[in-house]
Amino acid sequence: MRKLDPTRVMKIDTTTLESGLSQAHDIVLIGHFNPDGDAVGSVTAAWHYLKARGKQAHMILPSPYPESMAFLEPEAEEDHIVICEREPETARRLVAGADLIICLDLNRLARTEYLEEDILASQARKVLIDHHIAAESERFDTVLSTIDVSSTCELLFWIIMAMPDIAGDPARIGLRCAESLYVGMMTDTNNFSNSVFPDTFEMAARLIARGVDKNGLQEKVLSCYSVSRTRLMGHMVKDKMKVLDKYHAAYMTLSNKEKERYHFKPGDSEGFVNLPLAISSVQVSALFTENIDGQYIRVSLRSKGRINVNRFANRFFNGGGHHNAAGGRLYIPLEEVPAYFENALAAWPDEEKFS
Ligand SMILES: [Mn+2]
Repeated sequence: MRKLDPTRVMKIDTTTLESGLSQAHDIVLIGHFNPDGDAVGSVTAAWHYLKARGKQAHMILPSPYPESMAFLEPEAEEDHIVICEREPETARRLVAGADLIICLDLNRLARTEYLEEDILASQARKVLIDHHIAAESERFDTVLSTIDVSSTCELLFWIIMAMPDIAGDPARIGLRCAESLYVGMMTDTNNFSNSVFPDTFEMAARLIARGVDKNGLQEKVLSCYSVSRTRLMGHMVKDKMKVLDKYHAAYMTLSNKEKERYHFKPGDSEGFVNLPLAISSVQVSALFTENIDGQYIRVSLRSKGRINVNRFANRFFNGGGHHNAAGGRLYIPLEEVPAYFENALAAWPDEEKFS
């Protein structure tokens, strides 16, 4: 069993990050495409932390984030999160003008979608803070990455705790920063149900002691959906879920037509992929979502226990992620997805499945 290490805070070496931060004048914080709670949480938490240190920083997300996260965004218009799909020129200008770029909650620059080339071309120091497997370390100057945390927000929490100005005292972390950190951890763990480590509870305990309103954040972020989203969820489970007994698997597909019918908004399908895992015989669950422009199919994969969907996503779905939660893309029509998925399940080698 992994022991809780009370000195862990001191173990994260933040020397290079600290010297990078103190020298930087124009910092850009970037999260991943289709941002989830951990991406929005880590980007806004880092921003609030830097702001409190008197640093100039800007936030960029490649595509819009779920509406339920809007309260994490700073109020002032000049501090708003630049969404690349809405303001591509602004995003490019910010990247080009930065002397420090911090990427959060992504392991590959391609996850920034439209900004990969701009980031590569930039002369800025590049920092990665992430918790996914196989980070592209060679593309960054400083890499703070581990899979032994629940979320990027948890890693960022321990990094911030180790910074000289916070010195292990959560009371010194601003409330808005603390809230962002909590939201990212809460959403990535599906409210403490997966990827939870002893230190995750330690983080939660310290943030709650700091004054974070746990119940209030839960209500804002997890009980925030529309009637039509709840009806869509019912439709998916009742009419769309296919259970493949032979493979202990289940999957659902979501088309653009269905999205339209149910007034779909970004974030509405959050959690759908977990629903079939409530069935005792289902060990692997997949959700295939037609992308809004019809260019590709978004793939979400979840598994129980030893089954490794990270490798599965690598091999068959142009993606990756974590052991029990991964994602990818398919470049085929939605109608062809069921056959492709069944073939992939049949061809999935046991040594990878249980690796
Ligand atoms: Mn994450």
